[in-house]
Amino acid sequence: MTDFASITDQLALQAIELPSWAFGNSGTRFKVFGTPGTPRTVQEKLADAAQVHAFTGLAPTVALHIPWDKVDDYAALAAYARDLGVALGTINSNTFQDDAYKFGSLTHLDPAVRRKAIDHHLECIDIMDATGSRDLKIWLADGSNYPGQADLRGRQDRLAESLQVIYDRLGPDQRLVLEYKFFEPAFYHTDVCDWGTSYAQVAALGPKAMVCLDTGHHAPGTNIEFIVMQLLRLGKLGSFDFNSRFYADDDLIVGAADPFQLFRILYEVVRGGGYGPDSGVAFMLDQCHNVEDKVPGQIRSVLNVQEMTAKAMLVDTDALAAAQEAGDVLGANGVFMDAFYTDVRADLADWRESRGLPADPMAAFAATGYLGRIAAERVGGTQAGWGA
Ligand code: PSV
Ligand code: MN
Repeated sequence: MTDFASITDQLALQAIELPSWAFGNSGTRFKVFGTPGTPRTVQEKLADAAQVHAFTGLAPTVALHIPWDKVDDYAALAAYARDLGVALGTINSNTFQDDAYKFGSLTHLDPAVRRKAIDHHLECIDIMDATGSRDLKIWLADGSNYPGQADLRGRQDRLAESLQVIYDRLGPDQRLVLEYKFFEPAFYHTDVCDWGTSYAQVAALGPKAMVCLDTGHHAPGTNIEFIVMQLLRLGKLGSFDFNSRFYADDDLIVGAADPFQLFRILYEVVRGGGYGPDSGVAFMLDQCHNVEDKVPGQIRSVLNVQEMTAKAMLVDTDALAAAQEAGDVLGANGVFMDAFYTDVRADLADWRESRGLPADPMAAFAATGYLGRIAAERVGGTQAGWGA
């Protein structure tokens, strides 16, 4: 077994981006429950996100969603974030809530609707210029509900044309990541439904276009770590949206539903050179906290990723390779499982303390009384929410 001390330099490089929308209210089509203290503004979302970083040292950047986080002065917002100890990260576009997009956005039959959707993305790139963000994340709700409703091939061709216009506007250090999802809100077909479709589209665009893998966007039983391996092998894994799911796109806390799957994914990330600041892979959360407190929900999330990353780094790769080469099926599996079953929590707590961080970030945050304070202070106004 690789020992813990030998992985801490690597672990110290970990950076996980938080979604601004995780701090707003969210729910299902049945009910969105409000929580006292929920941010009313993007500035308050950033203040909450900064708490997660302060207690874990793991979350130095925050992703914005446009128009949910629209402000007049993005450079000023970036400075505001810096003062809180975080930076603005990925800019997410949104073409799924405007009436014009009922039958699609970048794929729409009507050139005027396509132009509107393209212009929205160009505006997002203007925002990236002001915030210094590297990545534009595109997820499209485009699709159809009934066989025959839409010309699948025509939509794919129009998508390629629209994406090309957006791609051509990217600055030299900017990238586009195209997220896929197999269904919802469209139920028959989705235009970017799987990694192969996203890969085909971004490969045609060029080196600044990559695939975004949201862990909740696959059919049950899909071997996600295989997709991670393949995209890394092809040099096209741009980013993760981490979350976990029991059924569909549940957006629950990463590692909550299936810690072993998260371990397997992170093993392939480390194995494939996808870890660390030079890897080009952005690690983001894309979650909603419908019933639990949001700041601790995000703290728990980044700690889950850290814990499974540590375990993935503990895999004795020499012993694993030897067992694989010898055809020792159970031996190889045993080496892999040894790392997964290693309890790294005490080592992580000691290591955090040695770096001036709380051994138990959840308890340390709870002890500050921050949630009580924001509940008392944030009175009036409209609480932010997913979709508003
Ligand atoms: C779509 O389900 C998605 O995963 C995309 O990343 C959106 O931008 C995000 O969720 C919004 O919650
Ligand atoms: Mn996502």
